Amino acid sequence: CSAGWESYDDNCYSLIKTDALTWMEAEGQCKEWGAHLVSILSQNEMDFIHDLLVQNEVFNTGTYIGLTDTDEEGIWRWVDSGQKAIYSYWEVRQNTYSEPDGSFLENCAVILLSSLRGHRSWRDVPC
Ligand SMILES: [Ca+2]
Repeated sequence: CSAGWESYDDNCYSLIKTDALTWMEAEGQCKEWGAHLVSILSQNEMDFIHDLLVQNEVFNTGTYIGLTDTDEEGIWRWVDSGQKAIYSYWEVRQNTYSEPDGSFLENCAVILLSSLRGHRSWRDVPC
């Protein structure tokens, strides 16, 4: 991988801290680098990304991932491949209240980290 990028399982990852962007702006910035917002296809990959966020102390702020249901409400797809998400890590609260919960108002996904591994960390947000 290039400088500033970290490798995991044949892919390259970079955590970018910016001022507030829309999801589309963030994806556009990634494309300029020949990349996409991240897709996360397994728990192992999620664990790697969790560690990357912890190392960079990214708490209490959302980090966009490449997951959106803009094209078809309720059908979450990865932006790089267009594939439906099979693996997911949506937050669950009190067994009765789960993400994604924003319906048509929230069509893009972030990781919002607690310090605890095992705390499911994906939330849907406005794009
Ligand atoms: Ca939605």
